[in-house]
Amino acid sequence: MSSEKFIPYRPLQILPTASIYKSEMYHQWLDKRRSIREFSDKPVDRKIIENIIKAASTAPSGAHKQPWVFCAISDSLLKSEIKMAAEKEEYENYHSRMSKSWLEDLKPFETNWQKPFLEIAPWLIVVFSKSYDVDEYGKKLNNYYVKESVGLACGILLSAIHHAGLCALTHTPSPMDFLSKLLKRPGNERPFLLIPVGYAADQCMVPSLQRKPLELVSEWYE
Ligand code: IYR
Repeated sequence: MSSEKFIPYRPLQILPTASIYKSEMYHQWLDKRRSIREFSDKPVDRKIIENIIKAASTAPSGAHKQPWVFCAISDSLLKSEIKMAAEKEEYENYHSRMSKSWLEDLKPFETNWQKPFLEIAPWLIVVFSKSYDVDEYGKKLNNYYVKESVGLACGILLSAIHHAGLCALTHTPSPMDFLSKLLKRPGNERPFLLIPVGYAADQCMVPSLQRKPLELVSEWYE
């Protein structure tokens, strides 16, 4: 086996004109992604979920520590338990914990404490971040820029889901500790996002939203 510390990097060769076309196409394609709340119960092959997770796990991370774990759940009983626990927290959120302005901001989405998609979607991916790792002797190993790293991996995960023709919701029931318990995760892992994955229901509706134009999301220093 090679013990070289550095190896040559051979990037794909793309002509600048092709880059312009490809970047336009990529934006148009990504712009079609929407978070959905109405899923079909049509099954999704485990192999697709494996590939999506492998894609997400190519994300860059602080010191290449890859401080993430993707828990893929299709077990109906576990999905029901997750739904019940998430709805319990969200009931509290919607009835007492969320501010008036927050509830007002959520009105266009017509969300509430009920989360039927947690049982209907064929897969739930629960992403955990690892604040540290533990080696075989039980010694703690540091991770760095954990939130940034796991956020990047989740972005790639969503893109991979879209690329596979599937849909998702970045769901954040809060607090999420119940996920650590139900999935029996070790103490160095914190739940980061709960992402139902599947096909959109036939009659799926999404809010009519506009994305901010380039002028509002960029500043240029040329
Ligand atoms: N977690 C709650 C509330 C909620 C929060 C945000 I930020 C959203 O974009 C949508 C909903 C829920 O999932 O209902």
